[in-house]
Amino acid sequence: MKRIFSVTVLFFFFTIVQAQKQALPTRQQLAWHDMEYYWFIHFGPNTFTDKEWGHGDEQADIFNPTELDCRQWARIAKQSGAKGIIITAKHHDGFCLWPSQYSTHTVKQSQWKNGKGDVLRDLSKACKEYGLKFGVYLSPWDRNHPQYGTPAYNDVYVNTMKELITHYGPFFEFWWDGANGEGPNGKKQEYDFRRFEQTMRRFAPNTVVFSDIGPDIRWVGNEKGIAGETNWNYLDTAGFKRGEGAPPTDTLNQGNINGRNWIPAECDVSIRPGWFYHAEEDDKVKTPQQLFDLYLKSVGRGANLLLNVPPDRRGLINEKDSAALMEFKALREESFANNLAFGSKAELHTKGGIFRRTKFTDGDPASAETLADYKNTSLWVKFDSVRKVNCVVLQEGLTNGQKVKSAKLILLNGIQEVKHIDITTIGRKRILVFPVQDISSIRLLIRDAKGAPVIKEISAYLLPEELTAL
Ligand code: FUL
Repeated sequence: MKRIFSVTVLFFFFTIVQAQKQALPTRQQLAWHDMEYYWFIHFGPNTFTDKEWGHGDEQADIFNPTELDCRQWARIAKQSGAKGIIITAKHHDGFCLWPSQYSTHTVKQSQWKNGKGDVLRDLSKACKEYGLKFGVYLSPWDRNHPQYGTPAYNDVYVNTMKELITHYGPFFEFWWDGANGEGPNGKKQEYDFRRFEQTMRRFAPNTVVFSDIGPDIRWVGNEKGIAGETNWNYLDTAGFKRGEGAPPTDTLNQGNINGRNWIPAECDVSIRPGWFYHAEEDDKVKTPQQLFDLYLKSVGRGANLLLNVPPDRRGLINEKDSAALMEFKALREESFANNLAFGSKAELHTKGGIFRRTKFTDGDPASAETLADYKNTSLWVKFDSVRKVNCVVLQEGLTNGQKVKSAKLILLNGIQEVKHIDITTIGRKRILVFPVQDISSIRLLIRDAKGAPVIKEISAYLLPEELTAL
């Protein structure tokens, strides 16, 4: 009996300790969450050879942009509302866009600017000038480096990381691609990711590191830019590897409800079919409406959108892409300019009574409502007249973890329910789009949660109808 008692006590103790160990975002991850949308830039020899995966035996001279202007990239990125740029400093072909001392296949060996050019220097300066954050993609897979496929290559990779951090940092994000193929000697590399991670933590502790399984940011499991409707920022990584040994794509897409690590999803997708520029894809640039739809399916599901915009052979963002991007920005502005919930009457309905509140309708991300007794609480937003609404945005505070497991949004006209939407996670931002409804109030019920949910904001909009049809 005594034994059963102590086993039970131990079990409860263990459960409490486990529950308390819920992963939390770091300061750097919270700042990353708030970036929402930023650019990817794929640029290098592939731009000039029309390939997606260079073989690494391309002549360095092939890299010769005629009008390269990183300020033009940064200007357009900024005008499109992006918060930063991550560039392929080195793709799988091994070509370095800066004069690395650890490679003989770099801009220095090319005829571009007589070997004196440096794309990373130009872009890091341009990002500073335009107030953008800067990040790099450094492909571990290298089809050019003679030491690839031997233990010595891990030293090369570590040294290259340090070189980048020292000369072009600080970076907001560092990208480790999961691809791992053969190098020039026909061998694959055993990447020493433990060492790579130690290097990042030691030399760039404020940089978030991306790969299939983090450590800080995870791949969303597809290259279409689409996060799961259920999207947890938690992920279990034990037993998994980057690349082929990664968790199933569904897991990457949705996270793990009880995952032990905070590793939110990033949605990488290209504005064109390919990652690199190809002239024959000039008429396949995604439309502003398609980009808006991607925004809903990435940022609107609590992930970040990493949109690839590849410069052309001139070294400029092509006119077709910039036109689509400007219109994409205009659509977002037009859609979210008029928050109908802002300043509306807001109430908390609890067992103890009805209380007037402003925290979740004040448009201030710093103020939030913590729902300790969420099962007996509902949040109401009441308009002063009947309004047309086809979009509701919910935002959860994440500092103490992601809590909401399931919720119900009820749209009412007077006391009449006109529609309800059942959802699972909310996360940083959940954008719900539906056919236009005439409503006078919105009610949010949290049905199940991992702890007291923190609701930052409920907002309501009338989006242009063409955007809700996709
Ligand atoms: C993949 C790479 O193989 C593609 O070329 C591209 O860089 C994409 C973002 O990641 O793994």
